[in-house]
Parts: sequence; C-alpha cells; structure tokens
Amino acid sequence: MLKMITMYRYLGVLFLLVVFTSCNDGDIIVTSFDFENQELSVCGEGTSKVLYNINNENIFETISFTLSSSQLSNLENVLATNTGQPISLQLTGSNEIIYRTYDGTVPTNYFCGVIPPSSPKVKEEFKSVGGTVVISTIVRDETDHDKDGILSVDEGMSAGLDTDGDGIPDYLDIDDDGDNVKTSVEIANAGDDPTAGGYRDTDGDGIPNYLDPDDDGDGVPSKLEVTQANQDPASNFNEGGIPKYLDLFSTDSFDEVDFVIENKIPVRFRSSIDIQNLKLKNQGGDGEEISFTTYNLGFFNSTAVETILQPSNP
Ligand SMILES: [Ca+2]
Ligand SMILES: [Ca+2]
Ligand SMILES: [Ca+2]
Ligand SMILES: [Ca+2]
Repeated sequence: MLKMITMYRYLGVLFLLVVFTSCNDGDIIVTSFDFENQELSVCGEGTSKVLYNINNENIFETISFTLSSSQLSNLENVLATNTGQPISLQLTGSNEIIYRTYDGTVPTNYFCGVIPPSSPKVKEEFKSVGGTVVISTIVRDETDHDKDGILSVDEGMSAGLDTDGDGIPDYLDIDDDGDNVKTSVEIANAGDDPTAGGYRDTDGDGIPNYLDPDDDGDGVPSKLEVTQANQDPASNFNEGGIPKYLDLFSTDSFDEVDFVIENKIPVRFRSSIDIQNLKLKNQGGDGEEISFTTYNLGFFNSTAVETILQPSNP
C-alpha cells in the first residue's frame, strides 16, 4: 500500500512536469506563430483538400487547413483554377484550420497518409473557431505561355496580337496562323529553307511559316493542302516524303476542312490564402484563444493544368 502511494506521488510529479512544459510551449506559440508568406503543400482527393505547412526548425509545428468546396479544383496537386472572383469560405463544419506543436520531427507525409502516424505526439493543438478564408488565384508568370518555342514577349503579348484572328492571342495560340500546323512544327527548320526573323520561311516571302497561311507560296492555303480522308496538313506527304503544304509543286486541295487543332496549353496557377477574423482556440490547457484580424496563411503553386482555349472567332 505504501508502495502504491509512493507511485502515485511519482506520477503526480511527472504529470506536473508535463503540464509545466506544455505551458512553456503555449507561451512559445504566441511569439513564434509565424508561417506567413510560406509556400504550402496540398493533399487530398477531389474537392476535399488539406493545405499544410510543416516547420521542423527550432520548434516542431504544423499549420493545416482542411477545406471542402465545389469551387476547388477536382485535380490532384491543383487547388483552384478560377482566376475571376476569389473563393470565400467560412471556417465552420469541415473547413478548419489547426495549429499543432509536437514532441519530435514531423514527417513530410504527415498529412497525406490515410491513418495519422502515432509519432510524433501532438503536444498542443489550436483549432479555428471562426473566420473567413479567401483564396485568390492567378495564372503564374510564364516566359512562353503556349510552349510553342517562341517567347510570349516576341509573340506580341503586350499588344494582344492575334495573327489568325480566332480570338486567341498569339502568345496563347499553339497555331498562330491558323493553318492547322502547330507553330512548334512550323519553326523547326528541317532543310535549307530560307529564314525570316530567324524562323523557317519556306517560300522566302519574308513571312515565317508559323505566321504564313500559305507556306510554300503555291497559292493554295496550307490548311487546304489535304484530302477529305486526312485533313491534317502535317501528315499529307508527297511522294518524296515532304508535306504537301511545303511542296510548291503539289497543289491538290480539299476545301471543306472541318479539322481543327485543339488549343490545349499547360497553365500553372498560384493561389494566395488569406484569412479574415481568424480565431484559434487551444484544445487543451486553459482553452485560450488567439485572434488575427487578417492573416496570410501562405500560397500554393498548382502543377500545370492542361487547359483547352476555345476560339471565340473560329
Ligand atoms: Ca509562345
Ligand atoms: Ca490566334
Ligand atoms: Ca500554323
Ligand atoms: Ca500552299
């Protein structure tokens, strides 16, 4: 019996020690709660995602944001693609921000596993009890938006140049002259063709092929140097294996072409996550609350999304 009492006393001391340590960490939280302007990671499937940030420097801490909204992207590693109005979400129900400290290093896959790992142990946890999250998404800066091999600045981006007048500006148009041959194909100079401005100009008229609707200068638009059965000019070859649209002496044409190259380009999005009137409540201790009028949780860079741009003037 005496032994038991001693044991209880011992446990009591241990318990006090733990509480004391926790209080210390509580103090640290308030002064070092500083994830501002950090790049976030994302996990999750469909339109239910977890945004998170892990800090293993000096203190083991994480901040995570569980969110579910039909306004979010369905794609993996993509948060949002809507560059119009920001997405506004209330921190209620399944939308929740959690700040935690731990007793050891937090692995990078901590938030991505099906079952949360048993270690490290959570020391303190603050959960949101109010606030509004605003997700603002923009298209990230690119040097060659349409990845056709010509820099956007050289495709008249600032002036909105649209050579074929289909409503898609050249810097976003994978077929600038609308002849159904991709710009990336037209600028590849396979042979001794003349050049204009450094790019292939087969008929030597001073207009490079990628901007010239009649590349071989035979009077038949490249787009029509096809057959009904095969309407892709890039795969209609003459007997010598040269595409007919590049052969001055091949003038066969089909003029009811309905083949159109799908204008699919990779678009990368960047979302900034701002929180207004955030209130975090300690789930243990004395249940204290931390409030922020505005708080920038950080930003997320989505992986590239294959995006089809529809011509407004086909
Ligand atoms: Ca380009
Ligand atoms: Ca265009
Ligand atoms: Ca073209
Ligand atoms: Ca031609």
